[in-house]
Amino acid sequence: MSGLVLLTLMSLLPRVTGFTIIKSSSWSHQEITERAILNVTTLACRAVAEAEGLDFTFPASFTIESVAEACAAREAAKSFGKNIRTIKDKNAAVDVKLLSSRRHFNDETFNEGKKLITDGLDAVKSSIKKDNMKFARSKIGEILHTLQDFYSHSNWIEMGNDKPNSNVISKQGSIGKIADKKRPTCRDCDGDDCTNNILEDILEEKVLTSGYFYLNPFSSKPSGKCSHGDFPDASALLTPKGGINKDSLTSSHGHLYNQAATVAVDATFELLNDVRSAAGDKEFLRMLGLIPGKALCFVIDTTGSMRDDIATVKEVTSEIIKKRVGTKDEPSFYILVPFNDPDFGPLVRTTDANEFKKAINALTPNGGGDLPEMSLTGLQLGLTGAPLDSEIYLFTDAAAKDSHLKSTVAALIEKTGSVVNFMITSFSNYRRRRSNSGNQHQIAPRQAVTEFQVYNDLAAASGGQAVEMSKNQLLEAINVVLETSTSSVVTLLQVARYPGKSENVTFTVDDTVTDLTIYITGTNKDFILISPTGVAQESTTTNGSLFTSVVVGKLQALMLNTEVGLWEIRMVSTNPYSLKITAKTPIDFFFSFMQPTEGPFEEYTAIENRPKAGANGTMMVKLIGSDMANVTEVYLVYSSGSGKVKGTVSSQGNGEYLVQFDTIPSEEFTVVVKGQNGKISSKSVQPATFQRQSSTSIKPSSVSVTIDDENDIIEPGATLSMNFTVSTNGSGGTFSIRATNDQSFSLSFPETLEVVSGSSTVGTLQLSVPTDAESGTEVTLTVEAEAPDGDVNYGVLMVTVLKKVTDVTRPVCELLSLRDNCTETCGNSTWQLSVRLSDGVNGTGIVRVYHRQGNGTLNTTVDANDTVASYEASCCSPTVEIITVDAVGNVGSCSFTTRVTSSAMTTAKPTDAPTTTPNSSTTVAATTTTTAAAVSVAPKVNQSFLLCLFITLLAVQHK
Ligand SMILES: *[C@@H]1O[C@H](CO)[C@@H](O)[C@H](O)[C@H]1NC(C)=O
Ligand SMILES: *[C@@H]1O[C@H](CO)[C@@H](O)[C@H](O)[C@H]1NC(C)=O
Ligand SMILES: *[C@@H]1O[C@H](CO)[C@@H](O)[C@H](O)[C@H]1NC(C)=O
Ligand SMILES: *[C@@H]1O[C@H](CO)[C@@H](O)[C@H](O)[C@H]1NC(C)=O
Ligand SMILES: [Ca+2]
Ligand SMILES: [Ca+2]
Ligand SMILES: [Ca+2]
Repeated sequence: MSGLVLLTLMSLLPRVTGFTIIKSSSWSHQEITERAILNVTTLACRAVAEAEGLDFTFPASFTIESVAEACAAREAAKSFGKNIRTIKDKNAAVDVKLLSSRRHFNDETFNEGKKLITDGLDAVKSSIKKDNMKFARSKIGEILHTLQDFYSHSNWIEMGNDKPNSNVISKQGSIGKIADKKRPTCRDCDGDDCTNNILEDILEEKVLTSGYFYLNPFSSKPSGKCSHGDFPDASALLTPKGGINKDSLTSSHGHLYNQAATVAVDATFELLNDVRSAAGDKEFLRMLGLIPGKALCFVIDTTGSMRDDIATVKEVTSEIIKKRVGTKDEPSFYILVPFNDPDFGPLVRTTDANEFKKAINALTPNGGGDLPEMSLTGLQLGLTGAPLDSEIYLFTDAAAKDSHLKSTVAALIEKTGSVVNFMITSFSNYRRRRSNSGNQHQIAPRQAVTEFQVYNDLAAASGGQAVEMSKNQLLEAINVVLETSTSSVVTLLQVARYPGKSENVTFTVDDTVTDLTIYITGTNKDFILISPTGVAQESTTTNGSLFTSVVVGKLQALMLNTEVGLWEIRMVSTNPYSLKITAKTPIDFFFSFMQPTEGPFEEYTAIENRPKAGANGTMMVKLIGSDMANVTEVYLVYSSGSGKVKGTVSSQGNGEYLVQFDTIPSEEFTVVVKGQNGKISSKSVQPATFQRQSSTSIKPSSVSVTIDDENDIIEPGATLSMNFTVSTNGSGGTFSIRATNDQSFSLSFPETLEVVSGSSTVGTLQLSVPTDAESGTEVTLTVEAEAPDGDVNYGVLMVTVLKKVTDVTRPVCELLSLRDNCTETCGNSTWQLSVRLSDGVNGTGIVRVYHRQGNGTLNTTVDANDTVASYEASCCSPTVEIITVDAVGNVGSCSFTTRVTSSAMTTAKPTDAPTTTPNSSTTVAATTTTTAAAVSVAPKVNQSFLLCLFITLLAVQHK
C-alpha cells in the first residue's frame, strides 16, 4: 500500500531486509534506484537530442535538477522528482512484506522471485504502451527491490561475479543452477566471522543459494542451508549458524557489501534500460514526467445551454495549440471529458493536439433536462484519467446535480495534486436568445451564489480558481487563467475566505521570481497592496506604479512589478474572496506524510491518503532547486486562516528534509515552506528568503483505509478478490463504504462496516475484469470509508490488466550484407548494411525497429514476420545498434561496427551499456548488454545465416 522510506537518520538500527545506509559512503535501495534512474534518463535524453540533431551536455553530477536541465526540461524537475520519489517509495514498501520470501529472494525462491520480476516487467511494458504511466512507475519500484535483493541475499557475488545476472530479468534464459532443496549450502560461521561459511563445492559449481529468513524462533530450517543472518532473522541461530546477507557493511557478509551494491546498480540500470528500449526514449521520459508541460484536461458541460461556451472552447483550443505546441509549455497530454445529464464521458486522452481539437470540434451541445448537470461526475472521471499534477478546466453554466460527490472529488484532488479551475458562465447574462437546439434554454437564469459554493470550495482545495463571468467574457477569462498553468509557475500564497473577512496578508518575494501575479476572485473586493518599500496602491487604481490589472467577471488579475522583499495586501472589504499569488521561479517543493511501520524495524512508509488528525506526524519535504536554496521553516497553515502549526526541520541532504509536527491539525490545511536562497555571485552575502505554498489542501482524518495489494496484475475475465482494512481513532459505529473504479468494471463490496474506535475491521471486495479488457489497461480502485460523524478517508489501489504473455523470446537479426567504401578520410565515405529481423514462428511479431548510436539512416518496412532493415551511415560513424521490439515488449538488439582506418572515430562517449565498448577487432563482445539476455543466449550460428544477436560484428573491408 504505502511506501517505506529508509529514513536512516531516524533509525540507526541495522536492517536485514535489503540494502541499507549505515554510513554516507554506502547506498540504500533508494539510492541505488535513484542513481540508476538518473543514469538511464540521461542516456535517453541524449538519444533524443541526438536524433533531433541537438547538442547534449552531460551533467557534471547526477541530481534531479541537473538531469532535468541536461534534458532541457528544468521546468519538469518537480514532476520528475515526484515520480522518482514514487518509484523509490514503492521499492522501499516491499520491505513491509518482510515474510514474502520471493519478494526478497530469501529461502532459495529463485524461480518465484524471477517470475515476480518478469511478470512485473511484462505489466510495466504493456502499461506504458497504453500510456498508463502510474501503474508502470509503481510496478518498476516494486520489482527493482526484488532484483536488488538478488545481489544482497543470494551467493551470486560470493561466486565471484562482478556483473549482473541478466537472466533474472529475462524469461528467455535460465537464472542458473539452483541448489537442490536437500543439498547443504553452508557451514557454521566461525563465531562472528562468516567470511567462509558457504560450502566450497557450491561456489565452485556455481550453484545458486540464498539465505533462509524466519522471524519465528521455533521454525525449523532445512538441514545444511544458509541463513540470511543478523537481527531479526531467527534462522541464523539454527545450524548452520550465521548468515550470508550483504545488506550493509556490518551484515554477515558485509565485507562484500560494496561489490553487491555496485552490481545491484548495474542490474537496476539494466532493467530500466530494458524498459526504455521497449518503450522508446520519449515514452520512457514521459513515464518519468520529464517532458516539459503539464497535462491539460478540459471537462465540458455539453448540455443545450452551453452552445456559446463550446464555440469559445473550440477557439481557445486552437489558440492554445497555436501558442504552446513546440514550446516548453506544450501540454504533455490532452484530455477531454464531456458531461451532460444524465450521461457523461467517454474520456479522450491523446498526446496529439490536433486529435484533441478534433474531439472538441465534434462536441454538439444538446439535452440536459433540468438546470443542474452532472459536473462532478465529469470532474471525477477527469481526475482519475489524468496524470498527476494536471491542469483541469471545467466549463459549465450550471450548478452540480451530483454535489454528493464533493468529498470523493476532494479526495481525488488531494491524491492527484491536480489543479481544478471552474469557468462558470452564468454571471450577469444580458443577452437572451429564444432559439435553441436542445431542450434547454440558451441562457440559464442567474443562480444563487451558494449553488456554486461547491465549485469555490473544490477550486480552493486544489489551488485553482472558480471564475464566474458572462458567456461573452469566457475567452478573455480563460486566457487570463491559462497563464497560471505554464510549467514554471508556482504558488507563493493562496487564501480563500468564505465567508469573507477583512485581514492583512503578507508574502515574501525572492530574487528568483519573475512574472509575479495576484489573482483575486469575488465581488466588490476592496484592497490595498503595499510594496516592500512602503509604496501603496488601491484596488481601484488599475494602472499604478505597483501593478496593472485586468478584470474579467468576478476575477481580477494584478500583474506586479517584481520587487524583492515582504509585500502586504490589506483586504478591506468583508466580502468573500479568494487570493492566489503566483510567480515563475525554479524553486519549488513537494512533500509526503510518513508513518512508522508496524513490525520489528523502526521504519517509515509514505502515506498515500489523509494523515492522522490529532496525532504527531512526520513529513518528507523535497526542495526543487536545492542547488540554490535551503529550507528553514515548514508550517501547516489552516485553510480557514485561524492558525498554523510549525514543524521541526532536519536536513537529510540531497534537498530532502524531514519535518516533525507535534500535532497534525484536525482541520484542512496547506503546507507553507520558507527558506533561504543565496546568489553566490551577488556582492551582498546576505541570503534572501523565499516562501512557497502547496497548491493542494490536505484534510486530515481519524479514519484509515488500506487495501491489500498482494495481487495487482489481473487477467481478462478474472475476478480479483481483496481485503481492505478500515480503522479509526475517532468515533466508531457504522461506516459507509464506497468503492469505485475508473474503468466501470464490476465491483462488489460491503456497503457498510462496523468499526469500533481504536480498532480495525476487514472487508472484502471483488473486482471483475471483462474478457475483452485489453492488456495494459490500468484500473484505479478507490475505497472510501465515511465515519458516522462525516470524517472520510480513502485507500487507493492500482491494478493492471495483462493477458498471459506466452512470447518470451527476443526478436533476432540476420545479417544480409555489409558493404563499405571507407577510406582514410571518413567524412567522404559511407557504409551500408542490410539485416533481416524476425520474431520466430511462435513470436508475437515485430512492432518497432529503431537504431541507437550512429547517426546514419535506418530504413525499414515493419512487417510482423519478415522485416528487412537497411542502414547507411558515414564512415565517421562506424557503429550502430539496431533495436527490435516485439508486440509484448521483448527487446532484441544487435550491434554492427565497420572497421575504420582513420582516427576520426568518435571517442570517449559514455556508452549505453555498463560495460565498455571494445574497439579492437574481437568478434564477440559485450556491447549489447543493454538488453537482458547477454549472459545466457548462446548464439546459435546457423550455416545459412549468421544469427548476430548480441554479437558485435567487425566486418573487414570488402573488396
Ligand atoms: C552511469 O553513468 C556514469 C557516468 O556517466 C557511467 O560511468 C556509468 O557507467 C553509468 N552506468 C551505471 C550502470 O552506473
Ligand atoms: C491591517 O493593517 C492596518 C495598518 O496597519 C490596520 O489599521 C488594520 O487594522 C489591519 N487590519 C486587520 C484586519 O488586522
Ligand atoms: C508520536 O506519538 C506516538 C504515539 O502517541 C508516540 O509513541 C511517539 O513517541 C510520538 N513521537 C514523537 C516524536 O513525539
Ligand atoms: C544551505 O545550508 C548550508 C548548510 O547550512 C550552507 O552551507 C549553504 O550555504 C546554504 N545554501 C544557501 C543557498 O543558503
Ligand atoms: Ca445546461
Ligand atoms: Ca440537467
Ligand atoms: Ca518474441
